Amino acid sequence: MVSMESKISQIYQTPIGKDVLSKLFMTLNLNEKILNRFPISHLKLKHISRHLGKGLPETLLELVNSEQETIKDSDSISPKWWKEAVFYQIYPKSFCDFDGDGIGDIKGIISKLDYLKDLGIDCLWLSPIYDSPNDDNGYDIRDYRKIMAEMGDMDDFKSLLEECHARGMRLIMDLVVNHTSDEHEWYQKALSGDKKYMDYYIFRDKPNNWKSFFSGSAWKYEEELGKYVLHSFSKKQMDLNWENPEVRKEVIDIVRFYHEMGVDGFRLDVINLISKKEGLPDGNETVGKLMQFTGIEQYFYGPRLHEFLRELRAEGFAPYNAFAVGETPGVGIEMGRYLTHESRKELDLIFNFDHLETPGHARFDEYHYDLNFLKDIFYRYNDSMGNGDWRALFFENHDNPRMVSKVMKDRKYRNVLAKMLLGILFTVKGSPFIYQGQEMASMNLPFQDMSQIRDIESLNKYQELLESGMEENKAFQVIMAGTRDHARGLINWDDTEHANAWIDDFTLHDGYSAKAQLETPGSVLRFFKKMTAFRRLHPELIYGEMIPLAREKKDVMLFRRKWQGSSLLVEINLTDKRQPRQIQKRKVRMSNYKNREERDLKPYEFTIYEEKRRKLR
Ligand code: TEU
Repeated sequence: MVSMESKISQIYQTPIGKDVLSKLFMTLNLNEKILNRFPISHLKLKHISRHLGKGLPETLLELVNSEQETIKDSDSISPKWWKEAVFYQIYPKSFCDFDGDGIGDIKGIISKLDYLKDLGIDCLWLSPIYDSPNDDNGYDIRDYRKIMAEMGDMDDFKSLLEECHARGMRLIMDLVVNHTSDEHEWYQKALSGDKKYMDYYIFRDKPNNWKSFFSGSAWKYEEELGKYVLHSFSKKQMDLNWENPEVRKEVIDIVRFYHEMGVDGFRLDVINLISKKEGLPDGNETVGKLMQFTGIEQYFYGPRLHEFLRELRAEGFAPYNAFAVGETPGVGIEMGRYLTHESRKELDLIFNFDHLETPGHARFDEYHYDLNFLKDIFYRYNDSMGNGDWRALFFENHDNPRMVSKVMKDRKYRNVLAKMLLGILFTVKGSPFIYQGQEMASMNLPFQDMSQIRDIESLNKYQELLESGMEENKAFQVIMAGTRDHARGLINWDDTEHANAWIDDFTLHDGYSAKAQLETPGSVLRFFKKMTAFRRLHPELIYGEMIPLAREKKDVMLFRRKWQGSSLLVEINLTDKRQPRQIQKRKVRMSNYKNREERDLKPYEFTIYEEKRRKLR
């Protein structure tokens, strides 16, 4: 246990203390190495508490002391299908519109299963397809057991599932149970004053200072009841009360319903937010300013989170041997181990967001992403992984701008950079999660003005910026830097115009349609297919140890992957400038450049060399 008498270095040595202080220092763009150096390391928490703002030291101590267990690692790595799989996330609304109504649908996905199989995809993850008013594009669920009419019906979904399995692919769904739509029958009954259902949600007589992830207060006043109700996201997404065992049973019934159908598991939306601190205390204003969401420290890793996850797994997932990956914004590397180490029997994987923005930057900041930071974070993550740990590797999803656009300064490097980024996901230790379009080097979209923006988070943020006095052009530039709509553009299959689509189309005739990429030698898509096939043939890239080499050398990333007598070397140029080649006279197995230079790595070069090949007996 730590206390106000504890030194900073003692707090930093605890798993949660390391995560919280690391997150704080990354946000402030400070070098966290000073936490282990005199004089900071010897300062006691009580010496600095008055500089941290009211309540922060106590919150820090509570969080750090909440994890008293130490994780006992496993003796060896247990083989699992989800450790070997290449995952592919589909945002159905933008993926493929089969019936021509301008909205992607399930029949459209079915029509692309052979394409996905040919890419080397093992498991699909569908963003929500349940009945929804689409205030947040399906992340506001109105009926968990009904398919959104615009996307099809339950028979269509069962066909999709069957067709996936027939091709040897798996399918996981997206489960949003931190909140429901305000149009869900549970909430409608609550609004009518039904006490049972009022206790499904979080009603209070007066609001605290928590902020919504989608701008403004996280509380909405409901006239009918004369009460405030919590909504961590949009005003139409009402937080469920997980303290209520009835709610937890409803969620277990929902996952069992789909697991009985043969669904292979779920991605669990903001699942780390479900346990709110008792009494819903105000958030620390300092943390609120730093993390942009006042109150987040009161619920991002709450007191009963592990208990709720163990119950959900034991009753909803384990009986079906189903897979669970949690989306956990704000959770650090060590916290992630407590949620996913196989001894914990909670989640199989989490999405950790630490690498998505470089220190001192947030998603809506305009800046060029320095891949040296990615190397640092990926190596730190690898250092922390024991035999019983695993990790999800990703750069993109439906909530983030395209990685190629975050990194690239000059468009001439689009192809080699896209291939290099894919190469990292396929050679670093962990399971790669690819987001639709990444296989075609998709980039951010050239929206011209706010009339083309659909995302509720962006629309709310734009209004908030205007109300803060920012002029329209500047506010639009801020939205353009981080809008989630960059990832929600329509997939360009063959340059066919999309009639009356829900979002404007920008990518036609640019040579990056799936058809063009399939037909073009040396295309990103063809490289993608080669890499998934190569990874499948090389277990050292799956279960093999990952050993960083020349770790301190800036602008390059070099590591070994070795397994049962075979080993590969991966060398990456993290910049758009030439860098001295470290590896000489080794057989090249894969590269994003056909013609390489003897002495130097070309800009964004990614090359795999053979080091040792086990002699097959
Ligand atoms: O995202 C939650 C989340 O972490 C991101 O939305 C991000 O925090 C947010 O954009 C604020 O920065 C999940 C889903 O992925 C997202 O699409 C939903 O909008 C959200 O939850 C609410 O369900």
